[in-house]
Amino acid sequence: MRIFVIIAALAALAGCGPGPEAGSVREYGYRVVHAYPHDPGAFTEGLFYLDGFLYESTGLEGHSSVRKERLETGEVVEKHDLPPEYFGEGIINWKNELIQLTYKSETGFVYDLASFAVQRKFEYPGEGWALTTDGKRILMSDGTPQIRFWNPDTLAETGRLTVTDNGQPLKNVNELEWVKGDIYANVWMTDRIAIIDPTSGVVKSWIDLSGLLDASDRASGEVDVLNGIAYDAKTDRLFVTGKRWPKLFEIKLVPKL
Ligand SMILES: [Ca+2]
Repeated sequence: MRIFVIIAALAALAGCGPGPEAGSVREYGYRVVHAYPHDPGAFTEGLFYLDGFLYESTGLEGHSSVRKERLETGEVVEKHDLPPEYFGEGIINWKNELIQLTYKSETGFVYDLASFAVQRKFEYPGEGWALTTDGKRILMSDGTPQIRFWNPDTLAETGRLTVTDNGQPLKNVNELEWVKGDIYANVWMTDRIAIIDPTSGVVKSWIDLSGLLDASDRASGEVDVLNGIAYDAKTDRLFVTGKRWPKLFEIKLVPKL
């Protein structure tokens, strides 16, 4: 018995025992690493980072677009406007293409990633909210507690995951980002991001981003809710912004005591 205890203690010290898991922190706050300019006219609906640039989708009928932007300046280096009847939503890259959802049109667009030339349209049932990828599948949110998995080459649905928090389905799962093996999802109309186990759908932790945009920034225009998460895996940088926010933030998570 005593030997077992000692072995267990040594195993824990070595980091291979049943010690604290990554999801054991229930709530995180944040620390701002850097604030970058963000177009206050951009009604952000989708965001990802790739090779030094941010890619952003904007919504609202007549104002929807997909953009490629310099992180440091917010300068738009490529832009495609959607036909005015479409409300742009989530985006993600796959190989040399960029895929974009629309809100209620049950229609998506596939663009050439470099030129933003439209390659084709595709259809899906229900609303379109957000996209991300784990490198093998595309993950898609539709405003319900469910996240759909798509074959990235055919865009055919291959399965679904129900997101739960404390055993209850979590509604309004919105902008998505795949971060170090977890799904990050901001919840519409809140300042919170859920960290979701991609196998069980269980919310492991929350990130509380309240106060991120200060009062002077909020007074600067028609600022709307938090929406937009991008992750640069190569340098472990996490970016967040919101609809018509004048700033985009690089943040680090800080466990709440
Ligand atoms: Ca994203």
